[in-house]
Amino acid sequence: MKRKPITKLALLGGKPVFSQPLHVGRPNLGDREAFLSRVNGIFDCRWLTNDGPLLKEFEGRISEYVGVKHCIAMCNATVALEIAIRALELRGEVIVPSYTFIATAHALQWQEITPVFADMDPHTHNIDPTRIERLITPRTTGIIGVHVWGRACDTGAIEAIGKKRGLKVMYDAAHAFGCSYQGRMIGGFGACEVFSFHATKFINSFEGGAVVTNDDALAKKMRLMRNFGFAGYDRVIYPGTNGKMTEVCAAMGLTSLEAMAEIIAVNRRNYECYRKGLQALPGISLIEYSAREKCNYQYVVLEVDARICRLNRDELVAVLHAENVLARKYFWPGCHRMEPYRSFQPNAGHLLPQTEAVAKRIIIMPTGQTVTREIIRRIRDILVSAVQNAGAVRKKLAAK
Ligand code: T4K
Repeated sequence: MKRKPITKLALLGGKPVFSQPLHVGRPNLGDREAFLSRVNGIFDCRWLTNDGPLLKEFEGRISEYVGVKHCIAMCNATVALEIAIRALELRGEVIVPSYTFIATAHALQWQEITPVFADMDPHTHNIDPTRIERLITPRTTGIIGVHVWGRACDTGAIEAIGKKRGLKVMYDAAHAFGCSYQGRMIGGFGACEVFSFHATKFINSFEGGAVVTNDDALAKKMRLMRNFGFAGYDRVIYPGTNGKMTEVCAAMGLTSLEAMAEIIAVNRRNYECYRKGLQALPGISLIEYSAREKCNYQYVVLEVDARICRLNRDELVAVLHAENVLARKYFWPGCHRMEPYRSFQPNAGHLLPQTEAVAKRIIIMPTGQTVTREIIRRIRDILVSAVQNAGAVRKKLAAK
């Protein structure tokens, strides 16, 4: 069936192509019956949280899949980052990329550790290792790399700097569950790595996260810290917090894991469909995933070159939103431009030219189980029409 052409963009007064909002981060769901059966089991055994049987099963499945000795599941990745940072005894200053979700920086600041922002490599969107050493001061204790979009950072270079300068290295792998680097699953690099299983992630446990590590002592410490520091009834041996994952979250996580292959296949299909559709649109490119690595294709990331495209990123996002395509601008404007970091270092942007430039070019598109090829073709039509009507779009937005 031939698609109806877009006669008038919604931004220019037409009817939106989509009557319902199309979200980035719409959850992928596993089998409903399998989940409900697990929830029935929770009712039957009356074990709701605190190291329950489903949590243990979830942790076992993750460590086995990733190939690490320990998985410590937590209530979310932010708390998992906070606990990992504390267990590694990071303090003073820690070097992180500015181009990440704010949780990476806040997990440090929350513990009065200063995040020191390093610039990114514009090709990978990950922390640029060549920018790290000049940021090291006598107060620096560690480096946190982030595998942005599930594409691994240069772990070899980062860990070589860590070794040379006596710094601990860990990774925020919130985007990278199911991804590999140089043939090794992400999760086994550095002292530890942190996954997110938030509802918007391709594998979800409603809310949830996990630290994975091969370090026995570190794992033991983080398990204690997750549970107030209790080492037995009435015996507390660490300052701890409540980072526990509930049984209902573990039930969702297990159900989601069972659907992993199907979700990756859908994400990959959507990614290829966007790629094919956008090929003929000069100035809009899709970031690439290596065919040699395992990949979850969780994020469909467009990069807009306004010099070629005739519209800039913000103009395209405005067009998409008017059509009910709620594309996102992650991680604009960069952590260094958000509070409290912005007030601490108002001129940090001068040291982060690539972050500043790339953050202005990125659009994250809807994908996952709720997005079909037909939807992607319509989104492509919108973008084509936006570029064809660039003059009118720009005029309309300027008048707003
Ligand atoms: N490190 C990195 C690198 C991260 O990207 C993240 C999280 C973390 C650490 C921390 O992990 P957690 O502590 O969250 O486990 C969303 C997610 O909330 C966040 O988890 C994620 N990164 C980030 C990239 O995206 P927001 O502020 O954009 O969330 P929000 O509420 O705007 O939701 C995103 C979209 O998803 C909305 O358009 C609606 C849709 N949605 C969301 C939920 C929760 C649904 O359709 N259904 C839902 O149930 O941060």
